[in-house]
Amino acid sequence: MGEFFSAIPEIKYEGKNSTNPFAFKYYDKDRKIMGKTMEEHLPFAMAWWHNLGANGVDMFGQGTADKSFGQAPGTMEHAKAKVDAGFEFMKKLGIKYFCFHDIDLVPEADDINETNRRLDEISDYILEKMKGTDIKCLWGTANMFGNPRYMNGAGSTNSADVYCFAAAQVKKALDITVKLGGRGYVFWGGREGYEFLLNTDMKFEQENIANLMHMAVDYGRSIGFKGDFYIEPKPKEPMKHQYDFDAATAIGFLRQYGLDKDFKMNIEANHATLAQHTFEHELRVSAINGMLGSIDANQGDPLLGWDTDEFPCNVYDATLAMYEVLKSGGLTGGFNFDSKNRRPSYTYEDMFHAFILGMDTFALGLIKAAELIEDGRIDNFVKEKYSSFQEGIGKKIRDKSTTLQECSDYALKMKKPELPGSGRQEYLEAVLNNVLFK
Ligand code: XUL
Ligand code: CO
Repeated sequence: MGEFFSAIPEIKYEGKNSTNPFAFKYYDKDRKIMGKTMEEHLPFAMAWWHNLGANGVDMFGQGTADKSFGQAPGTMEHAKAKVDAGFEFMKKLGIKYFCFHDIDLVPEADDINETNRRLDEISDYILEKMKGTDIKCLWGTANMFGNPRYMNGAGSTNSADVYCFAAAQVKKALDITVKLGGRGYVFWGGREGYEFLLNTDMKFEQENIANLMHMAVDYGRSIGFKGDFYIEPKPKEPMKHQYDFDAATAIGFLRQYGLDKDFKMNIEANHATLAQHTFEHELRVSAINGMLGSIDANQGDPLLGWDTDEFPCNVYDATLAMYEVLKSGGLTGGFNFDSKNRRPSYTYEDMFHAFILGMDTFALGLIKAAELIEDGRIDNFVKEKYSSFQEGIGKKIRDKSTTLQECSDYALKMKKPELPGSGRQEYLEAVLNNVLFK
């Protein structure tokens, strides 16, 4: 198989003064930041579906990008050409991981036995491609939202037959993930939710989803899967209400059903904003619950209320996100670009521009987040803000060695507390700008 991207060179770091469009300006993989290389901090991944599949088709028009890679779509030749193109692409960018849904890899057949045979064939082909490279699988998943059988969800469906079909897809996707050495396995509950409450048994549906996840954990562990399972929260789209609304909701669900030891969060920036949260909020909620696993790196459009999956360019947001990641001790998963080119950016060159943009944005975010931590003004402020809990009655509260009576006696003796110290938000925002633009 010949080169697909022969017009594009290997992408190297050239520094911020370079104007070469095919060079990194900030992502210098060997540069050490807080004791680790940039490459160790940022395990970037390519999303098979967007990069090798999405051709710009939308509700109003056909695709604009040619992702046939010289073969007829819907054939195994095309599936293999995508593997070839994907590996060439990842090698040129120095991307070490990929993520996939089962039917991103092969066209789905009418009979699941044939789909599974195709998955065996393509995963053999991918394994062969992986040899002699350091490219690995970040995570796999099953597409349980596209086919009409999943109109009422997969785990949440009203049909036991469809439920079993979902189980069969999860089982096979786990087999392939393990075969390719995947670090994780994702459940994004695309249609695990409801449109109309009066025709929905919410408790029944949530119990069934949890059961499917338990069966997946049992099976995964039985075939030697040691990685994390992930829930990827998203509040809506395609369903009006999805059960994994946001990180707090998903974590509560995992705890309720005893799944919290095996699952972590895969946080997607655009899903956070759809839930009316910031990206960093979702990362913080996951981290403080010990459940920050992996990230789907993208960004939404503040003017649009749906999941636009744009390549991240917002350095301010990336800095705040990387601040959370660094504070949490780093990811066990990685940074999957669940992002796609805009429809008019339809050329092969644009695929590279998009990844260079995304990788440089997170590299800058990492550099600036580390500078914020090293600067210390924010940390010092937060430490000082809560300092009344370091001694006296405050310490007793933290140590859980006081009572409501004692706190009350303390208050009555005081007569009236002083106001808490200023939150200093504007000062801290200025510190952030100072560090960002120094
Ligand atoms: C959809 C989405 C998915 C998951 C994997 O919004 O993010 O692509 O990442 O199913
Ligand atoms: Co995603």
